[in-house]
Amino acid sequence: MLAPLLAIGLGASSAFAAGAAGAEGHKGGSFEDGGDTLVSGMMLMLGNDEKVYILDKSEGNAAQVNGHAAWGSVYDIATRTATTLEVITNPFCSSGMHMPNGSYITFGGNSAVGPGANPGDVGNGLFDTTYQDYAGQQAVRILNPLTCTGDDAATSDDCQWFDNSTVARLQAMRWYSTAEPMGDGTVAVIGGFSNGGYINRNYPENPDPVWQGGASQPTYEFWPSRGQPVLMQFLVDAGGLNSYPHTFLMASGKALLQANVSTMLWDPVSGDEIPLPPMPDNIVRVYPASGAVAMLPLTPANNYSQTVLFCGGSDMPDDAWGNYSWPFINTWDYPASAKCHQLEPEPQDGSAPAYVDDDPMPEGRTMGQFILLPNGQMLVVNGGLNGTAGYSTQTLLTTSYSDMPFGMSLAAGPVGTPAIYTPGAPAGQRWSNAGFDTSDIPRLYHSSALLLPDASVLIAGSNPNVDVNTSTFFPTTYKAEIWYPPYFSAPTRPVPSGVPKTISYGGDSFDITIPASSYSGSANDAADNTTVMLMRPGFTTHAMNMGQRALQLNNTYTVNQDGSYILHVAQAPPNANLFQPGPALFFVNVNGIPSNGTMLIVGNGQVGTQPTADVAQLPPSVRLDSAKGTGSGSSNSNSSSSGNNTANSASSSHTGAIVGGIVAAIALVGILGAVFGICISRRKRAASQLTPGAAYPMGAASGVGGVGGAVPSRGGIRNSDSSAFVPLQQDNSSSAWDPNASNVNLHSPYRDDIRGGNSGEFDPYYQNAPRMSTNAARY
Ligand SMILES: [Cu+2]
Repeated sequence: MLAPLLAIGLGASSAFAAGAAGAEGHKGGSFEDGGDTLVSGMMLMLGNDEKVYILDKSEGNAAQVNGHAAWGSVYDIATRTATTLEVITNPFCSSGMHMPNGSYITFGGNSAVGPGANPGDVGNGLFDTTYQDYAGQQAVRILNPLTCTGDDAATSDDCQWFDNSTVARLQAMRWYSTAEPMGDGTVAVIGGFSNGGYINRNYPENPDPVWQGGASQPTYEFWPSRGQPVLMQFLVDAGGLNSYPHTFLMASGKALLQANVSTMLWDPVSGDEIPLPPMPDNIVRVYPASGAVAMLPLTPANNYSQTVLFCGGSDMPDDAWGNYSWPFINTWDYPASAKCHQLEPEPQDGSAPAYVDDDPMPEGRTMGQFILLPNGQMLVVNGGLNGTAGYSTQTLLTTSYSDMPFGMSLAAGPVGTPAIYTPGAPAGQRWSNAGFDTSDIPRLYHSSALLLPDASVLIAGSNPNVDVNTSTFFPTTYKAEIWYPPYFSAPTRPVPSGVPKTISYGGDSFDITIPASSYSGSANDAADNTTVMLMRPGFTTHAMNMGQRALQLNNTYTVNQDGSYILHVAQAPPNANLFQPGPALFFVNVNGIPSNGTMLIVGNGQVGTQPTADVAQLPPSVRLDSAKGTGSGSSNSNSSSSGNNTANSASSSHTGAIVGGIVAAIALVGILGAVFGICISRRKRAASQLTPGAAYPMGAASGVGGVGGAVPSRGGIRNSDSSAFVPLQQDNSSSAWDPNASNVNLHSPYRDDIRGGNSGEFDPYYQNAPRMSTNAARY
């Protein structure tokens, strides 16, 4: 009844159409209730095999922590329940990235806010006594979640966000910055606003196109620091459509940057900016057009070439984007693009980089989000048919909030049906949504999605509102969903054994075993159709998954008499730019059906040049015609090519030495350390029950006037002001954390007891703290 999905090019054929319940009782293509995230899922990251960490902006969530509204939680994948976590600063629209040791950091954010997103009532946005959030524009929030499993993951002192700006902070204020890891694990933190709004420009009058009167932050810096922030002209030239730029580190060590309709290669060492061709058809893919953008899986079959796929977004004309205040058209009437374009920024054949048209999505989407799946396919979820990201109480054309048809939302027409893209499928056949269920929960601005270790996808959030509003057209959303890709209809999933705890860059191969129970039919066919994938789900927010990447490890095999087979698996290629050091999920796919993923560490767990070794030659594959699998169901193995799984005679004849230093307690000894000496004592607090946000019916998008909602008051600072964002101050950057500096370390005492009225010696926000006062710059 349903056409099988094609998966050519990865040697992985997914022969199971959506619609049937598989081995674990989940129906391929279906949504299940993912429970309540307690805070709206604006940002997600996978901390370990069990837990997803969730961040929201500071807002009036009913869920409480330490006596105030919570904006952080930890979500247990197995039970689909969340527990609130303390987060000190306002992480509203920050960026985030893993570190080589498995830590995650979120960078920057917004000022402290109170109800209605009005500036925090202490120090004009430094702190708010109602929400009890602190300013977060320079925050560096660090979590080391690798070992935070089990019931105490929410309460263990070692599993709390380290959020102390006296010890660790950005040099510049950044809101809507992008984080991109370098091959040595250093993170580039790029661009953003220092004082927010709809887009990052004054318009039409613009006397200061570089700094926008202090509201723009067109610079980059590194974490750990490599020096002062540096101006990036590309961001200036992108004319306001430059926040959350799309970034992808390339094999050369340069990074692709894409903003507005401009594209370049950036050299993070020299700072050189090398222009690449502009985006075709004038389509904007960055926020707030928010196209779905991801790098295609890197495979031996394509020699690990790096191609980035851009889909959807908006081709609104330049003036329609307006300025900090609001768009100059009624965006919800403007259709999002369905088009897709590929770009290989560093063509391996030496040709000039050029955008290439690709198959369009089944429908237009703004805020669509790509999730790389372990079988090599790419899922797009969330988003809307019309409009853009962002929210506002008006546009230039609709000047009264009571006339806004969708409340504050600047998008409409939520798309509830996922779609899957198959790299390498014949042109015209790359997209499918056949048999996929449609969610009835709108997932628009501030929604998110993340690959889970069982190869399903967590979908959360949506909140195009300045503060919590559960009664408006597109409400603040706490309900999560789990979406099950078609491979969940398979009657058997592979269960590999011998998965390593670390992967190195080059060096000796390793063996893992696929038991006969993991498949049915011919062992030779199964082994031919087996792939090994490293998956990095990334840090997700604003329809982006920063750091998301998929890399297939080369392998050969030996089939055994009993139907089991041994996979001889190569380490990652000896170039850390292809798959930067840090945590990843390890999957094995048999006939396009993934195993569960296991989290491991790629690289040596430390910031610094990663050890590399020659690629060891894999043993030749050994076949055995009589061997059969014992898994349930028919084999369903398609006649797809066997891909790259035969012995690679071209591989190096050297047998690389085991890379030194990759073994010892990798996850625990990284530069950021496993323990931050958090001294505060925190008590587990029962997560209070929320009134679930009303799930607005999909597709019922008729105009509704006069929708109730929190309408913030305004504080004007620029010649174009924004609705929900407050004044910030530029300040000096003299003491941002430097790992080589002797006067700071991450084991310093950490206190947030200002709320208890005790000593605030180490609290940057305490009224007598040495480095701040409430009426001057904080740092
Ligand atoms: Cu945002």
